[in-house]
Amino acid sequence: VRFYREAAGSAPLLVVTNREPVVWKGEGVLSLPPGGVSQTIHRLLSRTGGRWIALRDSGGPDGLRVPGEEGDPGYRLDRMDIPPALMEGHYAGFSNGVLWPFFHDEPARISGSQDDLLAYREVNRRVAARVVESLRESRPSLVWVHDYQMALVGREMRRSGGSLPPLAFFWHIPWTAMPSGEIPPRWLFEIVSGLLSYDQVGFQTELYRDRFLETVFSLFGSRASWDGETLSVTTDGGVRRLHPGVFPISIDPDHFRMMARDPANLLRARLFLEDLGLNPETHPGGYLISVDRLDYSKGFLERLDMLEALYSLDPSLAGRVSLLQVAPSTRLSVDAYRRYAEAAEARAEALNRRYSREGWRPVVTVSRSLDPSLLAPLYRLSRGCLVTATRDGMNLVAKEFLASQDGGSSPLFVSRHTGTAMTMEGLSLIDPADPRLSARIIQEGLSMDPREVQRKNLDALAFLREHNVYRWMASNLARPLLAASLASGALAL
Ligand code: ADQ
Repeated sequence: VRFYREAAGSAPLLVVTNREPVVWKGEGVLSLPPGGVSQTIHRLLSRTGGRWIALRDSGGPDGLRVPGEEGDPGYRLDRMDIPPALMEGHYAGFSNGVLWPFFHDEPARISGSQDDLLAYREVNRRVAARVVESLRESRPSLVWVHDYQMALVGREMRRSGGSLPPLAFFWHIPWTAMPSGEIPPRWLFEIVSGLLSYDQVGFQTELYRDRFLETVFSLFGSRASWDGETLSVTTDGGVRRLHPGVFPISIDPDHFRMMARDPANLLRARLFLEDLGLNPETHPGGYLISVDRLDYSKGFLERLDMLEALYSLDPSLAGRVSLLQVAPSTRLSVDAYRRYAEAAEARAEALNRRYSREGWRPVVTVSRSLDPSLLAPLYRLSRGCLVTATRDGMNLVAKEFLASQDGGSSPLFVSRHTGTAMTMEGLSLIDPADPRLSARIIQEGLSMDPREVQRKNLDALAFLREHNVYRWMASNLARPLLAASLASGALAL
């Protein structure tokens, strides 16, 4: 907050996301949905003031004043209504039927039409028009747009003419190395040229940023150049200059540490585990925990293959160590997600049929979101954490687990295909493409000297405390805010 106030003065920030940061519960009551990032940005805006524009998810008025705490100004939330058919093409169609599988290297799951692209374009156009309209009421220091559902907002804003504040964008998901032929090349061209309209495009890792640059060079050839800081591209609309940056996202580790050691939270977690038949006192083998939306990119089938491989590698673990999956369903309007959810459920049932014993089940699935104040002690009381994503921009669950362990002796096993594995050292890496090798790594990790695991966990926690989400936010905003201060004359070099 201090960094932002010093850099931006009183000019507020304007944030654009597909989803709203709060849920309308009726009668003016708002609640925060789970998901660390939007809550962090929400806290910043609550304290600095500002504006947030998002597509409406729940009832209530079109414009909301989201209150801040104890004298903080709070911020204004503009909630846009999109007609259902248009939303279907934008969200289920192009965003999650085309872009998500394409960028997560899942070509067989791509399904979308030209009409879906038109819907996506139209929703991005409407959002851009709302942002431009809001600039007439108050001019923010910068506009910060998020994620693959909103790639074209910057382009549409520029098309409206007029002078604009700096436009920053953050791409939360991986950038693919897949040949562009997996989707019509002009679709990819449209997304990439859309991104070139921003002044800064942030990626989670160097690998994704470098792949983005390779894609730009493959599309624009000698019309593109890169000096290590600035990418310049000659397009039909003139020369675009932007900064493609690397900003690995993170969490607030102290928040998770505190929640995980809170006695009331721990008690609640123990009761919760008791109800599931996983009470650590009566089931001393304990449980491995996985927490993710039921998404094919999170590797549910691969995880269950690993568990089966683990039981065949060490039969003494069958009957002792369970898997607790906290896995709310997601994006059920997309066919690929419905089919995947059914397949994951059938696979878990098959494992349970094969390995269950009196009073013990190998796989326990909780199909809903849990509050972070319950998740944190569940991470802490677990025997270990399994992150099995086949592709993941970052993966915050791994970081939440490490923070909640707070130097405990339960190991994290994290897929090498996550941004977390690419940007943190000293983690135990598994590979969902090789369940047997992964099972061996898990078995070794579970029998490691607890002091050794503790040391690894403490090293990881020290790293997270330094590379926390506030640092992520500040590093993201530093450059565009500097540009804004220079442009407004507030800062002279
Ligand atoms: P996601 O794909 O949603 O995010 P992730 O990074 O793991 O993946 O973040 C999920 C968040 O939701 C975590 O804070 C987690 O605690 C919470 N969550 C997940 N399942 C939950 C459950 N059952 N109950 C309660 N909370 C739950 C996208 C990208 C990631 C990237 C993030 C942030 O796909 O790669 O790390 O954005 O940039």
